[in-house]
Amino acid sequence: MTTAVCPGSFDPITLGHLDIVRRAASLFDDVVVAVAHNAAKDALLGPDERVVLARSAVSAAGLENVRVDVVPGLLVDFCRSVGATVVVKGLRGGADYDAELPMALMNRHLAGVETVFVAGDVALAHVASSLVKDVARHGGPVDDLVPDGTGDAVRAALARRAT
Ligand code: COD
Repeated sequence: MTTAVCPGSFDPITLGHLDIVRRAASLFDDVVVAVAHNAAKDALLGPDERVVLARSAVSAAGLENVRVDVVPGLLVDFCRSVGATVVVKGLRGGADYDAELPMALMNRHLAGVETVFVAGDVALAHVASSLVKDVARHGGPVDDLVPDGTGDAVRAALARRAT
């Protein structure tokens, strides 16, 4: 049995993320969606809320071989703890590849963990958590870019931050 880890900030989970998780679930026996901290990003949602939203999206999608967990530290240590030898990352284009390759090489250097790159649905290539938050921050519509319930959570978090 091969366990694969699908890591990300998921701040918040989007339909683009879910597309990659679906593809990973069709390629591997067991998939762990790993909600991690990206030191380069200032997260809007806390890790627990990101996990709850990702669990709800995975459950609604009926992905029975997928679970969701939080990464407390290094991704490679998390991979070891769940017995995963593969990381799956989604690509929207060349910029994603440029950003992802150093991480893939570092994870291989640290622990021999290999990264499999999966091309995302081209119809979702414009979907990014950062843009979802930016559109929502300015009162624009985001509910067709994220799983059910996620738009409300983003709007609530933005309202909390504004007070
Ligand atoms: N279509 C296809 N793929 C997509 C789409 C889309 N519309 N949207 C996002 N993706 C892909 C991204 O390309 C990425 O592969 C993945 O989904 C996750 O994206 P994000 O933005 O949620 O997550 P990132 O890029 O911030 O995640 C970075 C990590 C949190 C994975 C990284 O910082 C990490 O591993 N942190 C843990 C600490 C660690 O081990 N650091 C050393 C890393 S070498």
